[in-house]
Amino acid sequence: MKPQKSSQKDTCQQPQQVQASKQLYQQACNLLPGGVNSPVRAFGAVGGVPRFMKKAKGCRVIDQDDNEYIDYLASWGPMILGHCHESVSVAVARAAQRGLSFGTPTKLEVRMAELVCAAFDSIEMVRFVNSGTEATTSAIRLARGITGRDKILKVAGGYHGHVDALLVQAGSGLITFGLPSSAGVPKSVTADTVVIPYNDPEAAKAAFSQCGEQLACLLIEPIAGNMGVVQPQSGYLQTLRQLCDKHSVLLIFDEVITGFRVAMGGAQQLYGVSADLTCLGKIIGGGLPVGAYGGSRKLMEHLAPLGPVYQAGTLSGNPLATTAGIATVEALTEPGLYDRLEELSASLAQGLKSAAAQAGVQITINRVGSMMTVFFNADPVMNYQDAMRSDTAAYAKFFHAMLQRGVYIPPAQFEAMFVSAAHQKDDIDQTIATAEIAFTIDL
Ligand code: KE4
Repeated sequence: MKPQKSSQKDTCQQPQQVQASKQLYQQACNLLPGGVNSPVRAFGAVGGVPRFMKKAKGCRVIDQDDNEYIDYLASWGPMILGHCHESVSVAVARAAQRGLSFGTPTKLEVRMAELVCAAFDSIEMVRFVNSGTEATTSAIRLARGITGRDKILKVAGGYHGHVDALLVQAGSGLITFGLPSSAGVPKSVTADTVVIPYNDPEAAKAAFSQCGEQLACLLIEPIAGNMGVVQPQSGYLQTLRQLCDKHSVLLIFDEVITGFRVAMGGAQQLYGVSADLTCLGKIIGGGLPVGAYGGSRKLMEHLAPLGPVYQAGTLSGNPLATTAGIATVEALTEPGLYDRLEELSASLAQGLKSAAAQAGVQITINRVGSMMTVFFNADPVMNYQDAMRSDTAAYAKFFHAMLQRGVYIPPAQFEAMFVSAAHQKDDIDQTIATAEIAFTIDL
């Protein structure tokens, strides 16, 4: 059905000037596969010219053609405070004057570890790495080393970084054995990966009764972010916890997105379910490369140099990255910050819903705190299969209609958009007014 006209005045009378981005993209494509250092940045899901950003401040980013955008990408999650937050920028600049990397322990790592352990009741010890991928890779190895078991259980639509064992296709059936979804991953590596649908307690029970005693771990995003945002159904996480306890399987929560995002203590604090191991990233680096995994002392002491599970990293715990993480997490303790994020995010979601309804466009918005996804889907989205029924072409049109009018949402339907503490009511109102037009644009 053709979207209905909007009462908002459309100030975008001609396409944005993107000459500089276009030129840079051509140069980049000669030097970098796809012109990017991470595939999703290439706009493959939405088409068009990827915008090359040159600077950012608060909730706004500016591209090489000086187009300004209200930013809801937040660098895929890390920038919860917004860009160039004063205390983070000053701390990193000062740290840089003291040296970039020593390859030795520093007090910064001790401070960062204190902050992580204080935020997560389930974490008594933590190991810092350089990305979310490193965190999940290491957590799986640790789980296998501790249990002596090889199989791992994941959910369809869960993304945990480019980990060989986790780059598996999700079958449409109740339980499928992982087939590689990337070239270069041997079948032998994914043969031990078992995949079940998200939010399906019966499928989980079936998997555990079928191979529970062979499972080292269940690795899951407690709130899915990589099929778009999908909340756990009531009782689902508790069921997984009980199944893991019954079969002595380690429950690993991948809180790379949700950690410090939906609450200081992530989804575990929100839903009251503790993981055995927790993977973190994004926000704990404040925009610099940091990942982490943690758990009880008993589990973590299996790690080298104390125990037999090896994991290492030249720049792990890097002074600048930990400085950015410390400043970010300390800033998140500001009283009322999460309440403000909730208020702004709820207002944005409500406004987007109304804008779509006004235009006669059917969407579903899934939101937990300041992470949300606008699905171009008339029905509820409760798992990967539901999400896959969304109209990705309609999302792409909406994306470009918003981009052209100065609002940057994720360039792919199956991602999360983020509100930061730097967004103000005016930015939310401007975004909603833009969406009232964008929903009517049939590009
Ligand atoms: P990194 O290795 O990209 O730091 O983290 C991997 C990862 C692990 N776990 C979860 C839940 C994640 O969402 C991610 C990475 N997220 C994607 C966006 N969905 C990063 C963007 C990108 O790949 O460029």
